Amino acid sequence: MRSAIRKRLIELFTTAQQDFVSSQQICNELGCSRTAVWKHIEDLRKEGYGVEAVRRKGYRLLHKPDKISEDEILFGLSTEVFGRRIYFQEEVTSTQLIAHDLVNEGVPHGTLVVSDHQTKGRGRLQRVWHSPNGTGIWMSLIVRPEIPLYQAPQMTLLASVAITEAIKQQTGLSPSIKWPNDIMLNGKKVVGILTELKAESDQVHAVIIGSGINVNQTADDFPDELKDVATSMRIELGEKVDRAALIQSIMYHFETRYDEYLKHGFQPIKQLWETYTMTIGKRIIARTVNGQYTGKALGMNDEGVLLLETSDGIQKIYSADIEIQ
Ligand code: BT5
Repeated sequence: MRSAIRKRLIELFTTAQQDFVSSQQICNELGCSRTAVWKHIEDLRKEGYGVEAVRRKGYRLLHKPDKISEDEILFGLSTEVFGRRIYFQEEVTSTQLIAHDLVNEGVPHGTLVVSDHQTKGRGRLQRVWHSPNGTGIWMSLIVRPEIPLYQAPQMTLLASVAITEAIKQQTGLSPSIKWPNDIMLNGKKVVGILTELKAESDQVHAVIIGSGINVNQTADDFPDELKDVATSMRIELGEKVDRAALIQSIMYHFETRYDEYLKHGFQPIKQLWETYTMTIGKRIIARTVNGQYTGKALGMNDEGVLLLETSDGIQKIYSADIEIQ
């Protein structure tokens, strides 16, 4: 199907929500005959769209396929800027690598890179991020805040608040944030966030916020070494989740919190983060590149640094793997 017609048809159905759109209206909008409309509908069905046809009423969209390509994300997206420009590829090495190249090319603030499958998905410290085909959300958002370098870790915290809010809204699940970059469901990791920077002297040029979100994997989809530590929304909920709708919701919450951050600073984000976190007040072990610290997590300072009360006094933790005791 020609992509402009396909786009317009999906747009018509999306605007109508679950209502019928008459054949005549579709003919008028697409500028083609009833027979041609019927053929386009057949093509949509072959692509996995559920379309009901009722005589004298027309057609209505029952469900979309679980796809996250550009069209599926754009239709229904309610943001001004975030996710308005999308780079989608079915398979990539890592969306982070593509985002770095795009930053160098000068793409605008709010650009989103998404893929169905990563062959070299990465976590922090070059760890592997398991990114199987067609089940999760593997994406990198490019933002260009005018902030000094030391405030950049706040972007990870802002991202974790926005993603937590979107998961709550779309699934009714109650995830909790584990400092600094994990979102957990029932003690297992459902989201990992990787924030990387392009900066010069003390000024940030771009922040690339990569999120790996386990959406529709079954337990068997995880390799043995992750089975005890990782989960997906489908496993916790017992049903599949619409990935495109979740991306739209994440973009909406991201943009809302980002605007708030620009207007009112980090405090409102910090307060929200504190309501969603599982880390504060707990005894934890923090494994950093400089060594291991044990103590009580007192809170987070205004730069997003974790304050740990150890037997030797208060220790500032900038980045670590956290084990909650
Ligand atoms: C992270 O690192 O949690 C950040 C992950 C970011 C992934 C996204 S996907 C889109 C974008 N493109 C990329 O290439 N990356 C970003 P870290 O805190 O270092 O955690 C990594 C550890 O999580 C691994 O060593 C595993 O133990 C575990 N892990 C790997 N894959 C997982 C998965 N799918 N679900 C849960 N845990 C996983």
